Amino acid sequence: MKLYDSRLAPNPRRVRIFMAEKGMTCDTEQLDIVKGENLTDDFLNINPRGILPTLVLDDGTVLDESVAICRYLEEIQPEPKLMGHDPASKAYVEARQRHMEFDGLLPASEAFRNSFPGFAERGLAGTRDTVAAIPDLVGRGTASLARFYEALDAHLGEAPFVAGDEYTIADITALCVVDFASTAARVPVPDSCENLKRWHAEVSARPSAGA
Ligand SMILES: N[C@@H](CCC(=O)N[C@@H](CS)C(=O)NCC(=O)O)C(=O)O
Repeated sequence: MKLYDSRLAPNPRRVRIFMAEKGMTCDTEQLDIVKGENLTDDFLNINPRGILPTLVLDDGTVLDESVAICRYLEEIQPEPKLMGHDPASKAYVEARQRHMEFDGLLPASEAFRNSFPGFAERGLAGTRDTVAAIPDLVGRGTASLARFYEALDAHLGEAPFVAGDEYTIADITALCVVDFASTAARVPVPDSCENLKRWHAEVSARPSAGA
């Protein structure tokens, strides 16, 4: 299998961390999204949606959603389990992972995409069409991130990890959100979120965080 990856983007990082936690490797090709390398004819022939990460399986199947890729990896290499152990924990991990995406990753993307000068005419991911960014959306993304940080901080005051007692895919998504929001979108975690900062230091210390 082959992974189409992009070093600086948050979604491909989720897959890299997931693979590192499982000790997996595969052929990888780096594409620079800012330079538009995901929008060339060559890549659009592989994935017409033009987005990363994209995993191409040995039989030619193309998987281009981070969680679908992680689901595949979890199935072919079940240990360590990162998506739950039994019906209830699998469902709970999925719910928490969705919270991290909808409440954190989407607002961070909104804040970044509509403020980054290089994307002023690339308001939508994965298309060569000219779509103007909407600067007013930066405020909405920033406000959503403030709510996200507060809710996650409260949760991490009650549990060591994002989905309870064990490190899971929900922690991976949350780590990618916090790092992307803090750096690219310039919305750092407030000092008042002590539980979130404790968790962030712990998960950042795992070797997989550098993947
Ligand atoms: N729902 C997708 C989102 C993938 C996505 O938005 N990827 C971004 C990089 S983080 C991308 O490929 N952007 C291409 C562009 O901006 O043109 C997933 O979870 O994998």
